[in-house]
Amino acid sequence: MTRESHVEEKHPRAESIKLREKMTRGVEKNVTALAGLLAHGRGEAFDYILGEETTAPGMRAITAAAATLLLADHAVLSVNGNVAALCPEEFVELSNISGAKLEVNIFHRLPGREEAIEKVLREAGAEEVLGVGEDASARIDEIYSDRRRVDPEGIFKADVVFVPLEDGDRTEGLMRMGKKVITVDLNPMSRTAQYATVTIVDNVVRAMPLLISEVERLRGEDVEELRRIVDSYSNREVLSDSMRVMLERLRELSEKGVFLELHDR
Ligand code: PTJ
Repeated sequence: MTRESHVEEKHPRAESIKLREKMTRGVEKNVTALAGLLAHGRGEAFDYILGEETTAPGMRAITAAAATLLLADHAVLSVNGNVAALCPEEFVELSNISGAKLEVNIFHRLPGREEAIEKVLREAGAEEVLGVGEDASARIDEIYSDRRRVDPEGIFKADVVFVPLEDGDRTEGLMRMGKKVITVDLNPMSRTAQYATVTIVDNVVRAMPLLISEVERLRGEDVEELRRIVDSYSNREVLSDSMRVMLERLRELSEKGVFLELHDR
């Protein structure tokens, strides 16, 4: 056990518990909304069904997401309280290697939260953070929550927006504005997952390092190859295949038993 964690490495659910600890620390620092804990718990449940690993359809979506980011004229990574608690360093790294800007955009705009998220990003190495306070001076009428307040230099003029762990209506609004939307969502049935251009059905903590590697790998490719990846990608197919992975896993577990699988590990 360390000062940061109440769990020993040998604990069978150590990784999952450590993520929970990051989330609760996020709440204490005013970074994460209380509703973010509910969202995290929902994600955990879907991750259990997925098998807590990146799947083949998840990987296809990650490749398409990397190509989409590299082809963008003006890409923005939208940061909320959950991802700021879970993986701020990875967001800064993805921003550095892809050229996408970082913007704080939160659903629950409570006093001090945007600044707290900005602080986390700057501590993780970010040099520029859009969308904080008066900088979020543009308004997107297609969005029916506080998320409509955006930075004119960021989400407002972006052609590609990365919105992981998102509530439903913004994706729809951004798509209606003609933007491409990339998301990470463990629930393939959520409105965001269904509406987005590219949906990575995976845990954001597993998907981010893979997305960074894919951007690094594809950075050297020519534009035609990136276009080929994007044009041959079907989000509908990836969503169906992700659900099929869940279905198959539940079928297998229902036949052989969950505990047998645990003992096999
Ligand atoms: O910080 P704020 O104020 O912007 O609020 C952020 C939350 C996440 C609370 C807000 O966007 C929200 O309410 O989201 P929803 O509608 O609960 O949707 C979040 C989605 O993310 C759900 O479909 C979850 O299953 C999924 N999810 C939760 N944790 C993870 C996840 N997906 C991938 N990785 C996770 N770790």
